[in-house]
Amino acid sequence: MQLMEPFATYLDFKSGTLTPGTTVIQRRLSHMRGMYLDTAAYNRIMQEEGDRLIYEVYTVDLAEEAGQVLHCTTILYPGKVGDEFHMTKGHYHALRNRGEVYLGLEGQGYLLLQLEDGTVRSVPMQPGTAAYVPPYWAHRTVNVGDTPFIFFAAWPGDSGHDYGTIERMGFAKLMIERDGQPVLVENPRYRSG
Ligand code: S6P
Ligand code: ZN
Repeated sequence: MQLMEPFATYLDFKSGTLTPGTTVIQRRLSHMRGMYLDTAAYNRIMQEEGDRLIYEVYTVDLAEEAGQVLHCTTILYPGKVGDEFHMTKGHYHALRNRGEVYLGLEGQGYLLLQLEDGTVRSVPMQPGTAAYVPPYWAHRTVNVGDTPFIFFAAWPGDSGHDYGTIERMGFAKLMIERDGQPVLVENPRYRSG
């Protein structure tokens, strides 16, 4: 590993932007095709509103290698697709025994975690919540409020990301709105194994 100079980036707590020296990724509805349960609602939004921005990620530019501590902010915009709240794609770390820390900065959300046997846990997050993603758990966040849900994350540089497993199987549970409240329900489309 190359010896590096220390440096700092600036995190705007209100907006969630992290600058400079970061790469920004935008995830739109079309990037999540097939991930939301209500396909009719997905199609309606794409036709009537266009390709809605669901979330943005500001990642500090660092080599993805052992020894580094990667870090970023995520800004997850409020909204629903059908009854299902806006969420991130979700992933396992490619090296499964790598954990992660999330720190809630703004808004109201949930961290959903899942083991490969389909066991799901949920952790409510608000400003100040330091949520721990232990090794082996896939992780996805959900915005259950009506303002952006913003959090900071840090994880080992050699973790890598496995999106394919969640793209194929989904999460076993979904966070939907029922009678004005967020509730976790079984995902009828979840495929185990
Ligand atoms: C990275 C970490 C987060 C997510 C981000 C977007 O290991 O868990 O920074 O990348 O919240 O979610 P996703 O599932 O699209 O990567
Ligand atoms: Zn992660």
